[in-house]
Amino acid sequence: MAQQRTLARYLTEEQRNKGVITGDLKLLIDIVSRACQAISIAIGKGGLGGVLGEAGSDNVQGEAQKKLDVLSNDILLDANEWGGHLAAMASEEMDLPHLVPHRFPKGEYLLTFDPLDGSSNIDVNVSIGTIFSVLKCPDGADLSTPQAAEQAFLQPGTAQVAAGYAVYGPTTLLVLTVGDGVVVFTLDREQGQFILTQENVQIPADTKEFAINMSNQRFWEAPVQRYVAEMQAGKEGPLGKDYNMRWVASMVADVHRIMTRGGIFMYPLDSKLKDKGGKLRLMYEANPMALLIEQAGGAATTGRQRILDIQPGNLHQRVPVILGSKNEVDRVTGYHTA
Ligand code: AHM
Ligand code: MG
Repeated sequence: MAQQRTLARYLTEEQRNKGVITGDLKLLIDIVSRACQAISIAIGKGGLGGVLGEAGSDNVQGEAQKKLDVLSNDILLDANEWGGHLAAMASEEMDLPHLVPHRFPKGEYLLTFDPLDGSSNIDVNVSIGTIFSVLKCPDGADLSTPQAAEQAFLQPGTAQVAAGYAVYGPTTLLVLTVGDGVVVFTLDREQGQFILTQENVQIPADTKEFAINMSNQRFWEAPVQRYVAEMQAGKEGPLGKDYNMRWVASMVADVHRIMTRGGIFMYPLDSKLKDKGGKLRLMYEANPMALLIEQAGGAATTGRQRILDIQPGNLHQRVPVILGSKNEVDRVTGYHTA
């Protein structure tokens, strides 16, 4: 029987044979994967573990937190504090960066995460996930206070050294890039290990499937109105093919479908979101997903700009997101810039 390639083995080979990652980055990803396993176990207990329902608090964005949002955030913080590989962490659920406590050594990396993406799906037993991104901490960065540390994180997505997501669905998967293509690991629950199940993920350039929250249609800008109308016109319309629609409302699940069979995902700018800049967060959602999508041959833009080129202005910045099969993303981006 062919030997199974565990996540640890994959990371070791990326370090030893290809020199793509450092020992500290290997440790970081391994620790994040263990935290995702712990989150997966908590999610799996559901009502039996008392983890469903509201936490009774709001996050920095004014969104009501679920118990699992808070629990997942705590799991990721606890798991990553002690290893000596991190300088600081930032999370969708926390106002300010979390500095590594003085009793632990500090490392050269910064970690950002959306601990539990798809919060509205927790209580209805639909796929949810964790999204993470890794940056290098700039030399001489001021980490004296959480407020000062924010500046170190404000790097464009092109600077990411790794990104990934876990999707907690019928199986728990870890989808990862260290800048050397996209790989997928499946959690073997008996072994407690992530096992490599797919390498060199490639998103088809063309698609007939789109994902967008149609209830926002009346608020969209003209380019998105045009594109969706053209898709809905089907074979007889200007695009000459019939499209299908899917919207899970968990970005991880929608992106994973696109990783698997192609498609286009849009959370565009609309008149309702204009003041906020968009719905999805650049540092915790858009950047890591954009890196993964590009590494798999797809494209990711705001409609007007490549997501990975955006210079962040603040940690919790929101952006419009259009990502997936390259030819379709290019088409709708062309409608914005025409
Ligand atoms: P969350 O991180 O608070 O869960 O919010 C992000 C989610 C995405 O996973 C998903 O694509 C989107 O919000 C769903 O939005 P909507 O509720 O408008 O369908
Ligand atoms: Mg999210």
